[in-house]
Amino acid sequence: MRVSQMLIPTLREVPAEAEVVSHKLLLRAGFIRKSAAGVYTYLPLAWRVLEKIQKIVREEMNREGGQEVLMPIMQPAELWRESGRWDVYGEELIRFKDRHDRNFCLGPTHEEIITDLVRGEVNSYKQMPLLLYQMQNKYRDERRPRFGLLRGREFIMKDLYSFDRDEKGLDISYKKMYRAYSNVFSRCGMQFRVVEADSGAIGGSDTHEFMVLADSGEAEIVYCENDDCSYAANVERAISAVGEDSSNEVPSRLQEVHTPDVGTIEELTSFLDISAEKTIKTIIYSADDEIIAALVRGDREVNEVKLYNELNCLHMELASAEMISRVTGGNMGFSGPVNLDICIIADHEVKNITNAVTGANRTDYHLINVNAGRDFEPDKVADIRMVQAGEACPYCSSPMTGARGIEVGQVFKLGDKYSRALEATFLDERGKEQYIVMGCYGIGISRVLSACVEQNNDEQGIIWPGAIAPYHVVIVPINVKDNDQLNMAERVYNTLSDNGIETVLDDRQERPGVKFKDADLIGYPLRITIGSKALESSELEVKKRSSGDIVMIPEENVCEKVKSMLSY
Ligand code: 9G3
Repeated sequence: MRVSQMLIPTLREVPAEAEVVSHKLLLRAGFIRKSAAGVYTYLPLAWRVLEKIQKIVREEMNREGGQEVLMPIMQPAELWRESGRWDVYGEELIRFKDRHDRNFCLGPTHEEIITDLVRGEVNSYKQMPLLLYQMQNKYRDERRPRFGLLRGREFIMKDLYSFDRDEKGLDISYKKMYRAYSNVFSRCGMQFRVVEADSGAIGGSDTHEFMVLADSGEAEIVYCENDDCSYAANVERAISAVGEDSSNEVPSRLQEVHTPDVGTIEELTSFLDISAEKTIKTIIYSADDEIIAALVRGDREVNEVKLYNELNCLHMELASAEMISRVTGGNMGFSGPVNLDICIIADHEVKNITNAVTGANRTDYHLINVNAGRDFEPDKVADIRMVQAGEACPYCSSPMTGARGIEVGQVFKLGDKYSRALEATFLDERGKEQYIVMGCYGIGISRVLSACVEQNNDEQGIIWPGAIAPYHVVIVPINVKDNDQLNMAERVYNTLSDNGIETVLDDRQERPGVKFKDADLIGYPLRITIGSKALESSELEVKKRSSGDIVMIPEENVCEKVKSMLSY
């Protein structure tokens, strides 16, 4: 292709709304343009990358026995009513009516659709395992779409659904997908980590997320530094070793102290000159129609995902200031577990604190020398704290590292959650009716494109890994008015193209510097420059974008040399 005929609208500046590097670069390098908030057009270079990512994904899904289908975006509400999810999701689910006034939604995911398909076609154990997948646009009306393709309202997802006769079969399907995902992200040239994750609203047991490590990632993970251990988890679910009670203090007499305006842990620790580890943070929540108190050590945060799972409630939110005063007798910041007659759920670490300090349930007063078991008895002791980097790995006690990640893939064991709701059953060998056992597995195709840019860029622009680069080589003739240079450029362009090397020829009437800047910004893996020197020596200057290395190669070796430099 000749650049003078291509739509690659590069920019020098980007709109301020672009906060993360991948969003800035994809706009500047002419890969995407916004059509609406969180809704994008993929321009030609982006579409070439997406097609390569999809090709890699297809190969790995097919290798594991996946069969590709294409499901509708337009989903009838009836199926979502059968699964019980029509009323669970709020504004995020884009709903509309057809001309006959029937309710539909734009598919944010396809469990209902695929289970409805399978319940009509699968009725014997002989038909399983069955792995069906698609590459399809998904619609989720994010309140705050941001970061370009990383959190859009319309995005491309590969979603595969596995159907097995029992849990053993599901384990096998799950392992197949786990392996396939590792291959996909490795082949896309990305550094990733697999982390244990929370199965959230869709329930089910096991679930793992594939995280591309990037500081702009919205997910927080912790992982064990001990390579033999390999524990890694999304902080929503991560656990850590519970330390023993280090102090060998004896429990002292409970006392109330006047702490005027001391309403935060920070103020409390400096006012009483104690460490946060000696305090008990008491947070009041309303869970459905009950008020509960969650206790964690003062230097920790409540992990609301873990708390929500422990409470097994539908709706949970922080109690209002008015509710706190009414229930505890003191203002927010002065709550504590002593003489508090609501359900108290305490993190494991709380019972290890001897002579703790906590709110007195009286404004401007705290209690010192509080000891669990003597001064209060939690109704439940559970793991409800947010794990922090540096804490000990729960398996090998090595310190854990914190990182931010972009979730590019997730694998879930669904069990019979949807097959039971939609009565998707089969007859086993004994003719007994059983529920099909399902798994679901997603890869954010358009998100992979952005995540790859987040991990592969520098000041000059994008650095595409060879496997998914929009083109492999850009040829830059220094002076397109010089016929000899242009002829040589065309000759090299044809040689490379005829050998399956995807090449563009930058034949624009632009200064070389502009062409060099664009080549670096767009991120072609290789740039071949042809100027007067090349004509004399018939040697080509080849620059490798990832390392910046420049080598001179004789024109007749250009194909194998380029192939070896691209090897991926
Ligand atoms: C909705 C809306 C948003 C959603 C969902 C449903 C996330 C929803 C979870 C999944 C689970 C897996 C198959 C591929 C892999 C992920 N956001 N999820 O179910 F109605 Cl508005 O999508 N689905």
